[in-house]
Amino acid sequence: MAVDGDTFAMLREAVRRFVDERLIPAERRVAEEDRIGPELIAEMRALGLYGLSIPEAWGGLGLGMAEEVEIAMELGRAAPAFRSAVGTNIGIGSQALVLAGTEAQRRRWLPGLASGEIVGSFCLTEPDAGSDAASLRTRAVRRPDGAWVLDGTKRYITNAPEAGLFTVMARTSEAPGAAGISCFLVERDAPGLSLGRPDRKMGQQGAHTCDVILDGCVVPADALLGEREGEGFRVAMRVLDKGRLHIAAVCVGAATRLIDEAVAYGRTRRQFGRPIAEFQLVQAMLADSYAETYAARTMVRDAARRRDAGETVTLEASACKMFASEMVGRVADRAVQIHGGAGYMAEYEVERFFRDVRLFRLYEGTTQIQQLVIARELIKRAG
Ligand code: COS
Repeated sequence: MAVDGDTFAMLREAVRRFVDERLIPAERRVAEEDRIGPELIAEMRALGLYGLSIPEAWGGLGLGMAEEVEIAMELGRAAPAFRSAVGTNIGIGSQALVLAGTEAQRRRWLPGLASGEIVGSFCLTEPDAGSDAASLRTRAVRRPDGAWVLDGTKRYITNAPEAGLFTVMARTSEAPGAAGISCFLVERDAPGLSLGRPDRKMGQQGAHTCDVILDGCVVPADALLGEREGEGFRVAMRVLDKGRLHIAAVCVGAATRLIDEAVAYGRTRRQFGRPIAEFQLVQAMLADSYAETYAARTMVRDAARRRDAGETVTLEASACKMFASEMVGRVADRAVQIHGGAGYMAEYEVERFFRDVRLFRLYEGTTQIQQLVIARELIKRAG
């Protein structure tokens, strides 16, 4: 554990209250306006949410993974847009720096990311490189004066419209696949960097993605993460190992909320002279949802503890992400089913959650990529 038990208990309680009293009541407005108001962003900053996983030396709370997943489960009970606002700074937008940045790079960027003054984003995906991330085509060429020139387009980049720092994977050599990929820290005002229009999405309104276009984008020599070429892909994969565990925890939180909504509706909605929660076919849906959520929560806690103990959790993180994201899809579907026709109506929360949670099976690696990673790791371990 990275902070003492009492401090963590207080933080968790504060986040739980914040979710219940501030975030859940604001969900509908955020979805309608497709934006989180500045007052809520300020409160999230004050709570330290942006810096959960950033070491204390750089201004974060320095939580271990076991603690981080507990907070992610709390945040997951509210509309996913809120978690997304802080999610890149906690995960993919800061962890490359934490894992592989030089001392000077960490000192320069991590305090701003920890406070939320700077929003970080992670630029791996491209129009023609999604699941096959190692096929990315963005190039970085070193100029004689040491500066780098980046060219390429990054797609569906979470929080790019708000970001001040972009962690960009780009090819620095002719070496094929992963070996030729390096990682760069690119500032929002780097010449040659521009943003596409915000994407229109199925759900998660209030969370934003867009293209990041690098057109002769010039960055200084020290923008190369860790000062080493060819390390970018491996760093990105390590960042994703952690990110996948975090997303699995968010899925557990969302499933908890969906069960609460389904139970509450089932207790008040009456048919055939009784609350529908008394009918065994409805009860079966609640029971399956609870058991699957409990299984996912237990998996996430186990994998997080292993990571804190220094184990490589590539396999476990993918197993958690796969199981929890598929699980919350089933739970959301049952929650809609229990609501009947009302579940299809926008005035009930489950309709929005049903759309919101669909993304969890896609980003930070589709279910099919998690299957591939799990099987590969199993075979590797056996060998
Ligand atoms: N941790 C550390 N290193 C890793 C790693 C991990 N989890 N996974 C792979 N690597 C390393 C490998 O060890 C290999 O290194 P060497 O060249 O030194 O042997 C290198 O990275 C290439 O790995 P691999 O050969 O497995 O790469 P592949 O191209 O076959 O594909 C997958 C790897 C499919 C797993 C990867 O492309 C992937 O995760 N795709 C999904 C991308 C994704 O999640 N995108 C979401 C958008 S970002 S939010």
